[in-house]
Amino acid sequence: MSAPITANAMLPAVFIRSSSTSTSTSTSLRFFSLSRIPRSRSLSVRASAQIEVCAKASSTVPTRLGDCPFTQRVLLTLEEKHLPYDMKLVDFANKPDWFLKISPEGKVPVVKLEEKWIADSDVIAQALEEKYPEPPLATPPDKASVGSKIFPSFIGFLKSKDPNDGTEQALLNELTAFNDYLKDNGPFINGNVISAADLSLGPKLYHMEIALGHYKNWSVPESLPYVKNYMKLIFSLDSFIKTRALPEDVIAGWRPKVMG
Ligand SMILES: N[C@@H](CCC(=O)N[C@@H](CS)C(=O)NCC(=O)O)C(=O)O
Repeated sequence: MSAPITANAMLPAVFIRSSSTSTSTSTSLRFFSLSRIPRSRSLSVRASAQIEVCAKASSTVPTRLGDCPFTQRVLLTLEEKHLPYDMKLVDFANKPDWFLKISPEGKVPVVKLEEKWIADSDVIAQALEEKYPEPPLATPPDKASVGSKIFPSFIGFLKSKDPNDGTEQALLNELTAFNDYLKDNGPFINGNVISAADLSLGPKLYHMEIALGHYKNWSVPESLPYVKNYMKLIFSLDSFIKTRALPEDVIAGWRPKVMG
């Protein structure tokens, strides 16, 4: 079959669709980068992935990955650790019973690791770091919460119906603090090396850029060049391009919050 998403000719990606054994309402995709398969190892050995990821399916193109920044964080972690995985796309408009058994709250991401399903991107990222320590992605504890207030501030501003309620300023304050941090410590949160904190924040900034651009005609001001550069850097990673959501899914995903 042809590859449904790959945006980088240097890093060809393939999906091998295996017929799902569990349900007809899910799509199972085997997802790995050809360039990362060592020549000495056979495709069949490499393709016997043990790791499974349940992810939200796109609401606009159902065979594609949907819009969940927490799932993208997990996929980025797998990609940056060069780990093959099977991805099961879940139709959020009609969550199948097999998925609700795995994830009783109906949430993604959930990841099968050593025959056990694990929920929550924080827990999953930690478990992957422990089981697959190379390359190391752990963020030093004193830097782990850098930028962590940006996402809730973005949601506050996105939901706001009053332009004078201070939510835009609250977001600008968080972004300004992050800009100052990057100026002294960047280009990544942990200096020259990418780490778990970047893989968590990057997808959230991607949602911020698309959702605020669409619903508020807002973008990160030019006065915050380090943040702008950071976003460019993260968004252009091969792993990010391979795992990002479609902009139209991001827009559709936030609509209930904007309207509600
Ligand atoms: N704290 C969780 C949050 C996961 C989460 O909220 N996932 C959303 C999608 S982005 C979800 O599955 N929501 C259930 C729904 O929308 O029905 C994590 O970090 O994994």
